[in-house]
Amino acid sequence: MLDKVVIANRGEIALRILRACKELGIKTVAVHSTVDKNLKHVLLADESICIGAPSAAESYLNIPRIISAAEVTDAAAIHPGYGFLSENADFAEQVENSGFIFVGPTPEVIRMMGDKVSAIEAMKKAGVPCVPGSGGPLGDDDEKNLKVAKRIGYPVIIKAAGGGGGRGMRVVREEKDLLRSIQATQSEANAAFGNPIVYMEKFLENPRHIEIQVLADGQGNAIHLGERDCSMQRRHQKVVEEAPAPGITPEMRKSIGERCARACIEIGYRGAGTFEFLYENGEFYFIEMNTRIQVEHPVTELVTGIDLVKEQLRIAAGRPLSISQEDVVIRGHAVECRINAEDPKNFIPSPGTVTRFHPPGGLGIRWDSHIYTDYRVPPNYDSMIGKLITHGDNRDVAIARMRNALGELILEGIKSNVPLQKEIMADENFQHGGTNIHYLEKKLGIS
Ligand code: MV4
Repeated sequence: MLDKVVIANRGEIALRILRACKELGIKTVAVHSTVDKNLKHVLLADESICIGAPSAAESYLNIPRIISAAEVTDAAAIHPGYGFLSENADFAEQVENSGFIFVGPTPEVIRMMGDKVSAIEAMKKAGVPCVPGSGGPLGDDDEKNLKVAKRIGYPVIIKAAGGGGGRGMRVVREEKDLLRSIQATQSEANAAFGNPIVYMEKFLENPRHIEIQVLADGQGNAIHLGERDCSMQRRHQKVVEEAPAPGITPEMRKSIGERCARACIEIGYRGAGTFEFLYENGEFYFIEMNTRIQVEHPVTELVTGIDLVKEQLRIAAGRPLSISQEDVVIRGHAVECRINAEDPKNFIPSPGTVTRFHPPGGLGIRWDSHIYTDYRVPPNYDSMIGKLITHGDNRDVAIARMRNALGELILEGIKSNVPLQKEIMADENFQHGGTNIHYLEKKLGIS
């Protein structure tokens, strides 16, 4: 096993990685910004190093400082968590070139998936169903682009190859708007990502967002761990996630899951990964692949019993997958509510001191968070301060446990989205299951 790991992240995911390391007997190094010196995982780590000022650019995105921390502590590997440098191919490459193990896929695969055009091309080739589209970048031939859109059928969506996660997209509903929209998306993409390449897809009006979790060892073995439904979102920020996705049968799960696992082998994938799909009228359409551990990984852990972060570390240590596809059994249902330090009405971040805190508990309740009474939520990072995850024999039980747990959670001193989560858990349409990606924004009266 790995001897020592640098945890290149903060907050709840840094604590999650620390716990997995400790279970595996791996020593831990916390790297943190000046404002984060009292984070729970920093206090629990074997060693800690302050790497810079609060702004992420000077600390959690500071590649030379993070690699120096691995050097001075003689660590074997660096775990990037999610966000920050987790999907930065140059970082993964510099980690490897400095003689350390990057806990994740190879730089080449991260780069391929970071370019949405090459990701889709690879998945199409590997037999993963994709959205009908241009099948590559759009050129500067107007007539050809008009023909492509006509073939696909309006409405279409123009997306930036360097985008993803909802950045750099434009919906086009009529032919007369196509060419101007392509131009506008190109110049925005060039300004935002330094890459003007755009592509075209059929625009799906009311899809659900369903994603498949995979694990691959880079030695020819890959499995899928079923799906998550992440449709409950606002402005591309997920709010509630669940596993399994309502209405997905074991046969559908097997079919799409096996295609993802096979694609992993085809592209030489290593580590934990997620295939993002839009799901509409009973069909899956691949849109992007995430090459990191995701925020919502615990719902998959609760229904499969598999510790995804420990698996990431085992794979990074060069061990072949210890689980085969037949070992993966989906048991019951899990729901995750993200808990954010924000105003529940206008969503403005609400940093400050947590004056009183008490977590919920009981059967089927999991609380993943680094917060404690007197913890100060800094204004410099994402407002997510914890995740409440519940499990039960079925979806109704998981939701009932979530409603109890949200009621038990005591969190004072900062504003939070707990009232919003209580409303969602009490919502009839959520309780019925299968709401689409527009549901929450419509319920909130936006969109
Ligand atoms: C789409 C789409 C409809 N049709 N692609 C937004 C985030 C990025 N990952 C892809 N996104 C979308 N791509 C086609 N062809 C609608 C969205 C979309 C969306 C997707 C997932 C979750 C939330 C979303 C909210 C708005 C739009």
